[in-house]
Amino acid sequence: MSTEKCFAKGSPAPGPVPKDHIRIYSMRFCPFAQRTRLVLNAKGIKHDTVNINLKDKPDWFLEKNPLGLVPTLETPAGEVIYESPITCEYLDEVYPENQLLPSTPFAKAQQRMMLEHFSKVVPYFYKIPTGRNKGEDVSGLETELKEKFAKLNEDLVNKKTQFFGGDTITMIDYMMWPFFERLEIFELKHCLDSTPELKKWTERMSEDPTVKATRHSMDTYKGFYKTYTEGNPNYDYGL
Ligand SMILES: N[C@@H](CCC(=O)N[C@@H](CS)C(=O)NCC(=O)O)C(=O)O
Repeated sequence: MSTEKCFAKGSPAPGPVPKDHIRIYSMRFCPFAQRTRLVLNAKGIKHDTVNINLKDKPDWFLEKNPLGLVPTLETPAGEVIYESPITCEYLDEVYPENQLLPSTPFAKAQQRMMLEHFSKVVPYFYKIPTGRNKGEDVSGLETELKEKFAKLNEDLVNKKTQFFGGDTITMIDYMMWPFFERLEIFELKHCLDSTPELKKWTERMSEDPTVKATRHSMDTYKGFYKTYTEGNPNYDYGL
């Protein structure tokens, strides 16, 4: 697509997916869609991007994914794939370049179990900023988040590896990263103060060219999240 601007209800549907491409329906600031964008980028997959206005979704998008969520993928054959871990595994299976999931069934299962554990951490990235904006005391939630971080830190210490799946970045790192990228905007960076290995992991991840290619500047994030918090998200912020 030649535009990054989002498609809203009433926008004409984009044309068919070009033959040698895959399409991602996305939203520029969505951490789940960023998982898929990281995998597309890391594997050098030719793709086009259709950004969706999530407050006012086009009917043709809801017909593709009845859950109405991004990320959603569509192939030139019209196959539709959604839910971020499923999209990422699909891409890793179909495009052999730079394999991100391990090849043995046990190592693959371990990554899926890590992701399952991490899915219990994700709600804190929403609950804490929302609670804080409402003037609530979020110190208890922050303590719980620090405990979750301590567990992740311990995993790295026990494994003695630079990343969660070994000494190179693998799928699980990209699945977790988008939430850590937002720690600063959510004013949660201090939660890493007692977890030095996890902090080093975030520093290593920040240096990854794929991470650099999919991230926004802090100013852009701040601008978008301000509109989001005010209840009127500007999905085109910074364009
Ligand atoms: N479980 C989904 C979650 C995706 C998700 O929540 N995406 C948000 C944007 S960050 C969305 O599409 N929200 C639209 C809505 O809730 O209607 C996944 O992993 O892909």
